[in-house]
Formats: sequence, C-alpha cells, structure tokens
Amino acid sequence: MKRELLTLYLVMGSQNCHRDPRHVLREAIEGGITLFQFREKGTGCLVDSEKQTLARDLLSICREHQIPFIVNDDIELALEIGADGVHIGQEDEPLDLVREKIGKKLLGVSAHNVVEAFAAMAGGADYLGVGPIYATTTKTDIREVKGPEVIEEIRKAGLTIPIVGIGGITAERVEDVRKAGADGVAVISAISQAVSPRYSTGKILMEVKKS
Ligand code: FQP
Ligand code: MG
Repeated sequence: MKRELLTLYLVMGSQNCHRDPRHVLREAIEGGITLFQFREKGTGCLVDSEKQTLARDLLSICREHQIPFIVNDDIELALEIGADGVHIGQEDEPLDLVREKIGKKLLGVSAHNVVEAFAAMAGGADYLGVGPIYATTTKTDIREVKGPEVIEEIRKAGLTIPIVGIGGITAERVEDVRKAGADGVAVISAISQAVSPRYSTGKILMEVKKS
C-alpha cells in the first residue's frame, strides 16, 4: 500500500458521533482525511441490519470521494459490502485466516510492541495500527499507554512497514508521533467529537504534512 494513505486515518462509528455519522464523515472528507475505518463497536452501537445499512451508506460516501473504506473486526461485513480492507487486533480472528478470506484487500493489524509488530508483518499485514500512544476514553479494553516511543522501538528494530499511531492523538501531539516514525495518525474523538469536524480535520492534516 501507499504510505500516504495513512496520513490522516479517521476511525469512527455512530457511537462516536453527536450528529449523523454520514454528516461527520462528509465533513471529515472535505477536511482531508485519507482513509476511513468503520468501527461500529461499544456502548450504543448499531447491530445487524442497522449496522449494515450505515456501513453501506458510509461506504458509498467514501466511494464518491475515492477514500478507501476499511471495516473493523467484522470480516463478513467487509466481504458482503465489498469494502477495501479490514482491521484486526490481537484478540480478533487469526491473521492467516483473515488474509485467506480477504485475498488482496488491505489488512491492518494492531500491534502494541516489537514482537507483535514482527508477527503482524510476517503474517502479511499491509500496515500496523500502533497504540494506545496516549490515554483515550473511546475504548475501554485497552492496553497500557505506550507513548510515541513504542513506534520508535519498532522502527529501530528494522521494520519499515507502514505504521499509523492511534490513541488520544490531537493536533498538538501529531509532531511527536510522526517524529517517532509513524507515517500518519489515526483519530476517533479528535474529529468525530469536534464542534467542526471539517476544521479539526484540516488542522490535524496540516500538522501531519508539516511534520
Ligand atoms: N489501530 C487501528 C488503526 N484501528 C483499530 N481499530 C485499532 C488499532 C484497535 O482490535 P483492536 O484494534 O485492538 O481493538 P478494536 O477492535 O476495539 O478497535 F490503525 F487502523 F487505526
Ligand atoms: Mg479489533
């Protein structure tokens, strides 16, 4: 994959939004996100047909603007709607099995340390989501906060695979995450909870580009 796709990665589900997620996604696209992950998970999230309908709506918005659409966890949904890829964590379906199911689609894998990063790369991940870099309240079942240093360690170990940092990242923190060796940043709240998702996206994008 092209590393530039990871420049500003929006991860989001309806549970993260005060407003219609379709509206939030459109604004984020106008602001300049480069990749989108549909993560319908946690308290208040949609399930079954409602989840599927929202996924299809957000996919078509992404398609209108040539933004690749990744599905978190739910491989079957990704295949059903024709998503561009999936993201899985250490507690999700095994990597080899997922790769087998999705073929050439994009495969993102969460890694929390150098050992997991090597294993994900060996298993055929296209990119790594590394974190939580900073404290976050979006996800409750999280590992300990790592700081940008974990990305530096993975780079020092010789891994050149595309990496996006995730967890509590704001515009002010982008520079440190990039300096550590990340190709880009993934955010949920910084965009989905913003008063103006369009403005916040633009601000974070500017920080990534100048770093
Ligand atoms: N990195 C990214 C990405 N997306 C994610 N969803 C995660 C990490 C976390 O399985 P996981 O993945 O550990 O937890 P959950 O399924 O609750 O999200 F880099 F792609 F932004
Ligand atoms: Mg997961």
